[in-house]
Amino acid sequence: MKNKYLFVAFIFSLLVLHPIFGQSIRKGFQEMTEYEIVEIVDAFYELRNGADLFNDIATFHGDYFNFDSTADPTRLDLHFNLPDEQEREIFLAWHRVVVFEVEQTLQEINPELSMPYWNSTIYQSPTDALWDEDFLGSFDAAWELDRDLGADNRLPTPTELNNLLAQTNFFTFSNVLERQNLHRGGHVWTGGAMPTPLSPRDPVFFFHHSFVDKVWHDWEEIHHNSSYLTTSMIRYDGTYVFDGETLPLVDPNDITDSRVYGVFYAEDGLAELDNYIVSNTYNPEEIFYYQFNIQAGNNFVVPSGTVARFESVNEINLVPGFEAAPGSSFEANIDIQNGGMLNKSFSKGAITRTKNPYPYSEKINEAIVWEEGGNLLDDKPIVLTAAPNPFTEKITIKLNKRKDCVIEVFNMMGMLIREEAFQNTDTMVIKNLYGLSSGFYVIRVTDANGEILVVKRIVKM
Ligand SMILES: [Cu+2]
Repeated sequence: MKNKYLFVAFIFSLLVLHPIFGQSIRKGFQEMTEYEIVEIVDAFYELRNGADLFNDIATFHGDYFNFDSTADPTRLDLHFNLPDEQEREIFLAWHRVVVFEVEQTLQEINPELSMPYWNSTIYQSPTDALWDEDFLGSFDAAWELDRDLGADNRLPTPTELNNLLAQTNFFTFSNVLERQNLHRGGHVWTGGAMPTPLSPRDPVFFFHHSFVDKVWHDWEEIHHNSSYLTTSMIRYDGTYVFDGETLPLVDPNDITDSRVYGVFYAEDGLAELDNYIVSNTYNPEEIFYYQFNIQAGNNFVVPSGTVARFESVNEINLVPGFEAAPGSSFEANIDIQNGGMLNKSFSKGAITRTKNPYPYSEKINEAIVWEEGGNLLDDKPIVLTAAPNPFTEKITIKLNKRKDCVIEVFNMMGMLIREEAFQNTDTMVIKNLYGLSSGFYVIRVTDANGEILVVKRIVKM
């Protein structure tokens, strides 16, 4: 059993040539909490201090924007090499790395942050929260970006996105994405710096390219077909120095799956973590954080000697194919204390700055901690539904198989307020909940062996 994990870890180490890993769940900007918005805005301002990563990237991006290689065949660039110069093509891969480079720096400032994405097929209004003064709006004046939101209105439609995802040839997909609205739209619609070679001066560049990267990720999940002719990229060729550190050499063919960077994309309240072998040995600050539903399985493996932490405010589900090997450290936390941060409508005007940089570190948690000696059995039942949520009088919990179970209901203070045992059943109903005051509760379902099946936050209406 143990050899199996060593074997997959070994294979994985052959595939990944450089030791940079994150643990990151990227979400749409509209899913960011008020706290995350304040933190990312602050972090962006901080990046302009000192070595100024923003201007370094913008200058590089401008210096190597796009050249005619017939005039100077030695001069490399980042854009528009398709369809004619396939051997020079690096557009998607280079922008994947640059987004990751900035995300890593954000996480050094606040490990809970990840790079959000701007889904420009949906969010197409200058009055979207993204552009509020408390979000990315203030940069327009502060950094003299001179945006002109919506003046050139060529944002992509959902149909264009679907047509793009249906492309079967990688270079055709990349070329159409780059030249048409899915990429060009976000640049020209924003205006100011964004339609220029210095576009990375605008923070929305990274939200936009996080979305472009998500589209590539989604395409690769369907077609498994991304492949480059070149094996090196400017800036990431092992010679470029920023702020005293040499950036790693990256072969674009090594990063065609965004999991190489520990990056997953959440959508509509669900982050699916799959087909991933954790390689972190120990970094207590690295975390897969997503406030809605994290679902891990389908060959998500935590090998011996590695550490994985999940944290959610609402729900974490381990589904078939999740494996944590003996000797690994796996932890999943439901942070109920910070549940109040959820779903606050983002209001214009001053936000009170949170002084504590780690709001999730002080927890009244119901934690699932899986440590050495534990075992997640393959026959562990899976919780299918806990409904309705919000509830009024009763909650029904359905499993995928019949089992002996105990259900506990905790209040926000972590106090046990209800406990019921069920024998050999796949449907459990907890009744007579009229008396509870409205607000948040946590239910925990445990099987006969004491294994926790699910911890879920529920709301009493
Ligand atoms: Cu670019």
